[in-house]
Amino acid sequence: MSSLRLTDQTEDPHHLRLSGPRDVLEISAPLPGVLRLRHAPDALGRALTFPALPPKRSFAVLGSPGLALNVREDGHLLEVSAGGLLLTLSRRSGQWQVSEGAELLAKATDWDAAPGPVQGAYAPAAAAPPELRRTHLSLHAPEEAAYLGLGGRTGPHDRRGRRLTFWNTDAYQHTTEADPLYTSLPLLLTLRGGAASGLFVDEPWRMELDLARLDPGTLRWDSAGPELDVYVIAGPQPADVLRRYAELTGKAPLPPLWALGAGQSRWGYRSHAEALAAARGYRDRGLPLDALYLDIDYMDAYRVWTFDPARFPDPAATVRELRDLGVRTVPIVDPALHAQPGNPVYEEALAAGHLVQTARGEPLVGEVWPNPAVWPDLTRPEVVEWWAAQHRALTDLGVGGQWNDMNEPSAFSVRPSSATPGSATPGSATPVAASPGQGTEPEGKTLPADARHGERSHLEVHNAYANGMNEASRRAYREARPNERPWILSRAGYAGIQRFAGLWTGDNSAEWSHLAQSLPMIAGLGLSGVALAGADVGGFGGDTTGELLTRWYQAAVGYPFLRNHSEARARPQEPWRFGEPYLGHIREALALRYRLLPHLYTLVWQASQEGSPVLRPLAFHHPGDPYALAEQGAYLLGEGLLIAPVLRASERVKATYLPPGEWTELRGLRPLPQPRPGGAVALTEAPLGHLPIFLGSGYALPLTAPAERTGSAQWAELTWLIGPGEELSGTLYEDEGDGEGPWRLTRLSGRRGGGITTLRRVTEGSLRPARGRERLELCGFTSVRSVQHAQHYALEGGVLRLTLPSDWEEVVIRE
Ligand code: MIG
Repeated sequence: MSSLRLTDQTEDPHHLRLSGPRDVLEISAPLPGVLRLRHAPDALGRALTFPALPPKRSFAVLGSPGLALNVREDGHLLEVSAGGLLLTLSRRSGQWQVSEGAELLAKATDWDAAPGPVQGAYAPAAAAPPELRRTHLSLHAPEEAAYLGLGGRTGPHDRRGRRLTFWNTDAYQHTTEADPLYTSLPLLLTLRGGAASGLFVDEPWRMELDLARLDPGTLRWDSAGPELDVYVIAGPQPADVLRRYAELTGKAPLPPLWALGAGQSRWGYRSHAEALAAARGYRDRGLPLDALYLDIDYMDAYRVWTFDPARFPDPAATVRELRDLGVRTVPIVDPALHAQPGNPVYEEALAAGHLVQTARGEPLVGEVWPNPAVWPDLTRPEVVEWWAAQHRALTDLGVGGQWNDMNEPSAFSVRPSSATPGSATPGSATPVAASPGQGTEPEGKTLPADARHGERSHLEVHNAYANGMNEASRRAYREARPNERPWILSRAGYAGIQRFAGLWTGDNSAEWSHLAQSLPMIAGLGLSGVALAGADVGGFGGDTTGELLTRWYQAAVGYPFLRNHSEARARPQEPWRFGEPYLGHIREALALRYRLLPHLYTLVWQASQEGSPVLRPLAFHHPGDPYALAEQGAYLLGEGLLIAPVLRASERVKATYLPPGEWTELRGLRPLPQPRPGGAVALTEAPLGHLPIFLGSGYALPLTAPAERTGSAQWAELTWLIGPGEELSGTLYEDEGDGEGPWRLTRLSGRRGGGITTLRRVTEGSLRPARGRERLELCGFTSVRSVQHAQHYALEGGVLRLTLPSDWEEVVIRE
């Protein structure tokens, strides 16, 4: 970095531009608590606009006018303040730091172009030639900092000591150490001394991040792109970072309630009859089910937007008959098109110039499920619009939502005819193995890095491909059915994907290690703005067992998205396939899920408002607690509900860390009398049928009755289960469960002390109550003298049960 001078400072109070002989640094403050530094080390060599930077179209960030900057110069030191943050920059060395009061949020020690091979310890990993490290940024990594987020990665919550790659990859049969996987979500959440801050690098280009692995004091980002676009995000709580990130990149819209119900899928429901049989299998056994996901078998010769005429002769009837069983249909869609004359979608795309091209400017041809295959260029707005229009083929049938797969994008091979001599980048035109899972190149099975997307190379937009695909789907469902909420599920995604789709974690395996891994993976997605996420229950690849499936359903009780899915050659794994006692235990786990829906739906609504995760690592609410950070085997659903599933074969006792406070153990949602002290590990009996759950002090958990399917999210049955404590509080969001009708937000608050408990209830919104009464179950009562305003009360086993009219406002309990 050479020394920088200020340029045209007066022109625009929202942007500050500095330039050196070759580099440009632009500083702005898009939002309170967010500073942006966009640095191009070789702007002279690449932009005619030098010393301005060319305008940027971000796939992630929503435009905002930004805040005015206050600039102070002190010799070579520059101080820029805006929105509560202060940036200090040395114009001589280029080093900078961002702080908020006494809190240091980020400190850059070095950033520059890194042309040619990187020396020594930074020698490239396999398949990552040095050209992929064009631009870099080194940040100071204090010893005591923990690094979370960065998407759905393998490994523990804290990513310190890892080197991670951002390159969306179809990672079939991946191990629990594999990297990269399917998503690129470059939001880093730093925890230090109990405070949180964020660092978001808005680059869809292939990137690498070394998290204090090679140098324990340094975080190093390397990008294949010509600049680094960095947002420093203030906390102080993890929730604050995520709220600001959601303001920057968008919020996850509220899904329909049914999308939170149980889903069933199978690569291998090959006909109308098989699809119906799966749904009836649930109904016949009294198992809850809300959605059936149809895999590629429904298509005619793997052509998207078609149904096989022999096996699904009347797709509308399939959808209707499933709907009559209370089950929504969610078909899969792959982006690649069958490149055959006579395939209208292909012909249209070809004629309109919508396809991804080779470096030589011909349509790029390869193989996926359709063979030969071509790819619509879903990184360009006009192609996104065209793709949205194709969805009529499915929305007209009345399907519930859509499942977008293979959008890394995945390619089994690419035709050598599209090779460009000398290309030495990942996924280069050498054909890779022609079947899934055979690829040995770490980052293979995609398009060549030099393929063309309009003006851009594949290397630049690869990671963002899925965003366009999902944006198209969301738009199509909104337009086709304005009164319903879209439900789009995607495998790949880049930052901002949460505006369009939920994610599942891709092709896991029916192994205990993958069950355990699913928790930090879903938590990692949640800490990267993607609250709606789940892993294939039972495991996708390989044969599951009755015990593994049972434990998996228990662990998934709090997955934001819950779906059983497996691959074609795996042993069938619908809940009844292993008989008893497994079926009974799975039925109980699903009943628990449906009883928790008022709470889950409230958390999902909060995610849509504030960007908070639904399934949270313990550290989310206890950022200064090293034991909370280390706990990988349990999660929080909101601050006061802790789920601690058994994640190992034949284990019948669960050990879990409980954060500070008091925790009441629930057995089948019935409280045990003696709360456990937090700040310690608790041992719980956990026979096969049991999922350990703990309720935090004073936490009021809204529950409903079990059901076979979801209906509306205004609960006809409602019980608040309240943990013992001095401060009592709870939240419930209700609406019709779909559409944009009226809603109601209920807040419970109260105090217990000196033998008197007072509870108040306040509501907002115009939705009328759908119930005549409400119940309260207060833990930790041994004697009661009087209860004011209750219709009825009873004390049993330390739990005080009250029945109240649905419009209650206050209860007073005297002990
Ligand atoms: O090449 O559609 O992750 O869920 O069952 C495999 C078949 C393609 C990968 C998805 C998986 C799905 C499978 N797909």
